[in-house]
Amino acid sequence: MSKQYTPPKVWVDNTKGGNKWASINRPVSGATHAKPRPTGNNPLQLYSLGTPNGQKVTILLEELLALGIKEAEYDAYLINIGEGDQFSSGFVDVNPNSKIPALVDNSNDDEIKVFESASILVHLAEKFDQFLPKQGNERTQTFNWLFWAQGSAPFLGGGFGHFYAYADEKFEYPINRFAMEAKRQLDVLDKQLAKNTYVAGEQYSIADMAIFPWYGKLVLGALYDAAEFLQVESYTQIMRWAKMLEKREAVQRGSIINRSWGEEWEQVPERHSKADVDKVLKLKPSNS
Ligand SMILES: N[C@@H](CCC(=O)N[C@@H](CS)C(=O)NCC(=O)O)C(=O)O
Repeated sequence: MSKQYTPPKVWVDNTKGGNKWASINRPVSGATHAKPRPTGNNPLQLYSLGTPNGQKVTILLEELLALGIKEAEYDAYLINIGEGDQFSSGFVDVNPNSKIPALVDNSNDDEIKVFESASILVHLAEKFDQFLPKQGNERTQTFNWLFWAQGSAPFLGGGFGHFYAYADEKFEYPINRFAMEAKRQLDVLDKQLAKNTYVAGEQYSIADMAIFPWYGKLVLGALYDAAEFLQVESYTQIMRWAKMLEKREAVQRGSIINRSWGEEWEQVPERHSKADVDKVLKLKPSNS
């Protein structure tokens, strides 16, 4: 690295003026402004953004709806993290950690607030008894890989993705450190997928839905534009699995909800009914 830094005795926040991502960081938690959260008529209320952590949940909701489960109908509101919506009082009331996604389950008399994407996946999978085996080894394997994703992806996103794609200045030390870890993780996943059709066994589960938006999109070249840098074609089993999952209609639908960037056919900033997604997908060119 070109610039040396000697940490002072006590850390002081001199990060102001950083890039657009750094400018949303704060060393304290809690709401910065009063703004109630919107609520629609569906049983489930989602507050999210179409990043990998948000896509996990919208993919599961679309898979549940594809099975004909009407109780999984949801309103999805856009939380623009670049503008600080995650620090509004209404959002912080659901997730004190100020990170998307967050869910309010209004199906029963008691409102249930759910945050952390994996907790939302488990809540919905158990509620509708889908995509999470009830007992036995496959349930444990599903949890193993779901928690693997939660523990590993921050090294890929906050580590590799931040320093390789988002940081204004590129430094060799952190890019080396996190490229090493990203490739190690890809190798772990590739070896697991050599044993099974899906990540946790022969059944499609919430573990696949948690892992696909990160590692699946990475090998498909849809994350950080890093396919060549990380030589992703060498992970042949992840590629097989990612290509299989990207063909699923629910995966395609879940991948564009709460998105306000990209092509016209990739943007459904808010979702209140099936039609909101249908009308956008109609714009998709047949070769995309
Ligand atoms: N462990 C959390 C991570 C969620 C997360 O990192 N969300 C990011 C977007 S992908 C976010 O909301 N960032 C806003 C911020 O850091 O202020 C989960 O899985 O739900």
